[in-house]
Amino acid sequence: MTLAYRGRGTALAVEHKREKDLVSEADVAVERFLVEQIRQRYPQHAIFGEESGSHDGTSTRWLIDPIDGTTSFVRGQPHYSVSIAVEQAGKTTLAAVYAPALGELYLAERGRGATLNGDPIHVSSRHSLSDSVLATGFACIRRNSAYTNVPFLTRLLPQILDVRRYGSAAVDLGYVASGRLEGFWELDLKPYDVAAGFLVVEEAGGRCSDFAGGRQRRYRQVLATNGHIHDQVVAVFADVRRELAAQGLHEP
Ligand code: 2AM
Ligand code: CA
Repeated sequence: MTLAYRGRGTALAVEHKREKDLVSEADVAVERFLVEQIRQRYPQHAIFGEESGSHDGTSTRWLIDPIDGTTSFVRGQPHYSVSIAVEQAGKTTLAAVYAPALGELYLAERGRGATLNGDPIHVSSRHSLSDSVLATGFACIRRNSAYTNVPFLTRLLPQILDVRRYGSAAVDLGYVASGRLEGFWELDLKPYDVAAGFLVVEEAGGRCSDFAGGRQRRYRQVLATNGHIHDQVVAVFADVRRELAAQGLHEP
């Protein structure tokens, strides 16, 4: 479905939801399709979608991002995905991240591991920051934003091998889970961007936290790694967080 829309390229109708926040016809159509399918099979479940908000239901909740990486999608770039998580009693139990243009489907079930196109996946075994490649993103940056990712990038970049910016948090998390990246970090994401990817990473042996290594703010401050480099990144970020706090900036 997303590939069919992608074939229409620049003919797609694209709107700006908020500053820098794109939504195409395809986002709306894919979400409508997913909500209908879930509603038919599980009429009692709650659904929280990026484009349509909350649909009421019981203690089982679906978090859906019809197209994560809309900017890449509307520019004909392959790093976008459909991200679906199922949450029971507040915990993600099932996750799917499908990247059609990459031909990749990541799946995870709590306690039962993660797979890529059916094959089990595991995070990378690299332990040193100097060997590590991490992805990031800049969804946090608006014209007036004061607390941004830039100082974190500036401080981390000299210590790692390189950085990537693919544009879909869900795909970035799939890359951490499959060992292609040692980590991913970003500020100010939403639960539907990362809920599925978090479970994929954790079931592949990795670790997901906020910038301080805890779980409290882990949607607004996303740090996911292979686990081996996690504390080293948290230590670098601690210096930056201290300096930003000293400037009177409040963390998200
Ligand atoms: P999206 O394409 O579904 O909006 C890229 O940096 C990542 O940030 C993508 O996962 C993208 O998801 C997300 N993103 C972009 N703008 C955002 C916003 N305003 N709020 C939260 N997440 C955003
Ligand atoms: Ca998203």
